[in-house]
Amino acid sequence: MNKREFLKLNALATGAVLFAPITGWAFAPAADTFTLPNLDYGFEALEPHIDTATMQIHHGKHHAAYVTNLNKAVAGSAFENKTILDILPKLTSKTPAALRNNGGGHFNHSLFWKILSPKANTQPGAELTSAINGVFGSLDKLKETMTESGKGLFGSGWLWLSVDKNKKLFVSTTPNQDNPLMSGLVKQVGTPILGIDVWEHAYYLKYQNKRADYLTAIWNVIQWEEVTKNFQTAISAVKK
Ligand code: MN3
Repeated sequence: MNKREFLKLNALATGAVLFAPITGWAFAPAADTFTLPNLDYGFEALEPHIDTATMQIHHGKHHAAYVTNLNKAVAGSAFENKTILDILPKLTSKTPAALRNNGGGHFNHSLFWKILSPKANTQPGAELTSAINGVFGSLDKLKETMTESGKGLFGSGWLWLSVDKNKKLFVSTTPNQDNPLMSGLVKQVGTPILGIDVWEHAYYLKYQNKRADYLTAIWNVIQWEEVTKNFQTAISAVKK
């Protein structure tokens, strides 16, 4: 099947024909806007907490597929040439599911790789520590709250620490590849600063059905300096 036939089929299959004429899809130039980001560390760097094979498949197959399919989904649509941060808040239950699933998939994994690191003993910065203590009591209590939330999430999804419009931290989970930036789709809206992938593909090779063990181990490779940067960005982005 050539690209043109594929796009036609894809448009029909997703019902996208309702949003864009077939010709718009068929002649749309390939919009290779989104690319797979490189990791800042090796696939083996997070051992023993996250195993090498999981990292290779997760980054090289799963995330790569979200990027490929996101580029297909935006080609010829109203979202062509928009940034991922432009796209996510504009999604609604009426936009094609491919945009929601692959747009979320691309953003979520890009954030996830950045906040993981083999660096030991990183700590949240002073302002983030104070925000964590204010809402959760302590960093350990935050970890406990998040681990419990993640254990309670049914099926595949993500576990988040985010900043709301009052600059307050909150913990939430989202199904599939949704995230708190999708204000037209999720109940708890905010700017995510830490996200943990709770799909089985993130842990099954090493932990099998023991999601709780994965959620406990992952704190060993969370890079708090990066989460602190995300917190500062989120706080300054909140409109006064
Ligand atoms: Mn994943």
